[in-house]
Amino acid sequence: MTSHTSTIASPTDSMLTTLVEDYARQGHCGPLRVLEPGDAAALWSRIQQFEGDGRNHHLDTPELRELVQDPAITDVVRAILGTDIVLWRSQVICSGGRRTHPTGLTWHQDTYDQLLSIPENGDHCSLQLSFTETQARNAVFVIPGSHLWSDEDFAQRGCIQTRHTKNEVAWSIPRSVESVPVLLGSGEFYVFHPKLLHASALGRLYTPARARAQAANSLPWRVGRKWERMKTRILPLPERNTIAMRFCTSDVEVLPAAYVESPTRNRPFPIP
Ligand SMILES: O=C(O)CCC(=O)C(=O)O
Repeated sequence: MTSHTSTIASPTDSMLTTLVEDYARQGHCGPLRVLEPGDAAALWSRIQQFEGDGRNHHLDTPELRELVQDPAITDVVRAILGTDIVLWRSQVICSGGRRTHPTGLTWHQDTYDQLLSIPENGDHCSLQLSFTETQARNAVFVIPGSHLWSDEDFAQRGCIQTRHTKNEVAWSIPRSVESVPVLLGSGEFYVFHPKLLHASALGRLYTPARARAQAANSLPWRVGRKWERMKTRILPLPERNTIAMRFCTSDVEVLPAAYVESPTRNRPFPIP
């Protein structure tokens, strides 16, 4: 495949209205298709040729540049953020298979508050497109509605903030808090709010008990044994290959710190 020509219809106005309502209520919307599985596989073969860091290849790879401008994607993002949108980052994410860290990411929110300077009416969101068929075993999990939680809501549920980095605010969340897997077919994507709590399949098992044990540098033997048993049952996870796209409104300033890891692909891309 040299270039991606979408055969997928853009969402209709009534679909967009529903998607925006879903996004406002749950903090995420989808799944939506942008690529047929065959085109997704061809694009994945191209992506596998990238060397080093998988960030911002929409700036130097025509197939990806075309994909990120596909109306099947941009109509949805525009319905959520408004007309003038910028892709400030894309990022290839692979998990499972033979990779050494199959656990993936623990619960977090993609706030990017040290990478983006967001004026009062500015906004941003993320999107993840899958090149593989996801199963509950290897999916990203989300906590619907968590983008609306106050500090009190977090405290009442027994959540503990564990990290605040330039990319994310990370949490450990008790198992009693209901989460759902985002099941995507190859070529499908979902869009999510910066404050939506989400985690990789195994990363979601990072509960306050584990966080406290880790902080005390002592994993209680019961937790440790359970984990070892579970690992032999569930690993290796099926491979899951995706690309994340981070969009913002055009009035958001993307700070230089956003491009430290990709110094040669280092500028926001306004969507025409
Ligand atoms: O794919 C994953 O496991 C995590 C992805 C994620 O957290 C993100 O795109 O923000």
